[in-house]
Amino acid sequence: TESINDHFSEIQGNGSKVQFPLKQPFIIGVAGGTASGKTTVCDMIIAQLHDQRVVLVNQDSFYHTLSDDTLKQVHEYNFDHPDAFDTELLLSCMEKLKLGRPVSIPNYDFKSHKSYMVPEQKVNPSDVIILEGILVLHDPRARDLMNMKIFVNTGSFISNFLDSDVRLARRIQRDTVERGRNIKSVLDQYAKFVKPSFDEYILPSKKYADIIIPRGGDNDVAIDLIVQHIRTKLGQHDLCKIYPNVYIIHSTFQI
Ligand code: UZR
Ligand code: MG
Repeated sequence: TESINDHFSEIQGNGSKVQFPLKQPFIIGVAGGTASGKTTVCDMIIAQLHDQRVVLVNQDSFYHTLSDDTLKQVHEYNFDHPDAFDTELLLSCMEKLKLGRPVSIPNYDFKSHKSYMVPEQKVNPSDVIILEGILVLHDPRARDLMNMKIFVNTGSFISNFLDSDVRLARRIQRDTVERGRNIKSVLDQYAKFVKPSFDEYILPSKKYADIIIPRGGDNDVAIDLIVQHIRTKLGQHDLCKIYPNVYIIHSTFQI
């Protein structure tokens, strides 16, 4: 039988019952340069937390739709700038998830550079929420929502040069295969926007990280330690301590 401390329920207009977790989810931010291994790190964390409810929210889903005029000069558009993302929408989604509410996340199409709300991409409340993306540590309000902030390095700590050439090689491979680009456009975009924005916005956000993972997705020990920490914190989560809004929720929902 389910303990009352694990969930509370809300009866929807159509009579269906939706369950929300009472524990506040543990929110992790995973940042790093393009093709640094962020997604691999997240997949490894998720694989180890198979007995918990974990969701992955990608900052890429929150890219602004490009207008037709901007589309005509798409090569002049900086997708690596903080303003390329709808950060207000991202924050409101994360705040709802933090309160244990389900949200709908936009679908972004890298080929047409457009964002769609259909088909609905619904994210249910979970124990662990991972927010992944190049600039998730840039906005202070996003950082404030996080219980753990991770920055993924591709190479070692020794050289940023080594880091960026590995990432560029991977980026060419991925964008030509998965994102429908040709090599020349990937290289032009890299020199013009990706590299300068990495230096100006992404790399400086590393200072906010609690943990910097060297050798990205190739570092099992780092992933083990992170997962251990998350498990400890989830165990400590208790209603009164970590859910200050519980009284407000009492008045709105049935427990
Ligand atoms: P990751 N990006 C595109 O190439 N096209 C788009 O429509 C939107 C984004 C790229 C973006 C960034 N930059 O470097 C990368 N460019 O997606 C981030 N140019 O994705 O973290 O998976 O590398
Ligand atoms: Mg990725």
